[in-house]
Amino acid sequence: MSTTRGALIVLEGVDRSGKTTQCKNLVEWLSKSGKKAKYINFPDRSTDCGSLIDKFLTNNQEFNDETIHLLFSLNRWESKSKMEKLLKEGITLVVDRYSYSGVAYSAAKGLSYDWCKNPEVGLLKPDLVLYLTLTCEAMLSRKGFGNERYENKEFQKKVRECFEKLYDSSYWQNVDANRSEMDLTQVLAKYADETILSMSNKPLKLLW
Ligand code: DGP
Repeated sequence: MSTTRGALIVLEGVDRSGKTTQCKNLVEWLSKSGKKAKYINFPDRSTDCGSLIDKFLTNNQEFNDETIHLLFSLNRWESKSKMEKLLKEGITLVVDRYSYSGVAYSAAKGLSYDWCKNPEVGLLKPDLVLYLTLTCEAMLSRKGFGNERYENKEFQKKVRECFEKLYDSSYWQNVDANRSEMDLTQVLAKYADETILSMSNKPLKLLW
């Protein structure tokens, strides 16, 4: 039985930066190179809590800023045990958004960083955050932008500024997403491979 653990790899970025496509490409790439990898995304709209979040995002229900912040956080807490189990079984998790989205989107509305970070304390700490950067013009030109609650230019600019304040050079890589899909996957795969190798014998850590 394998004694090595999987890595917790998070992709973050503003809306339409290509996170979902890249997470799925990365899982496929890792699987093809013989590693066990699984895609996970937040918000997970399949749970009761996730269904409330979905209603909020599609403008079918209102919550004040603090309440929706806590619901997004709860949605991550619901998955903690499952994620820990998979990692300990040696499966690398490629996660589409995590606590950094949680803090950035709420801080962009004016809530304090400290308040926003608090409910995330004790969740699993990623081994690597891959932050996809995109110019505003490129983001606005991408298909589908504008369908959900947060998808407007001014708000996304603020979200970007808030994400940048969370940068931590010890486990965070900025990656320019303005390149072809496959080129981007290759860049991400290189970082992912290095992390999987270097973290396999290290204990899991907790946020923040
Ligand atoms: P997605 O399914 O990745 O397109 O995310 C849906 C929207 O929800 C997107 O505009 C970003 C936002 N979002 C994701 N996670 C969080 C979070 O934890 N808190 C808040 N306030 N918004 C989030």
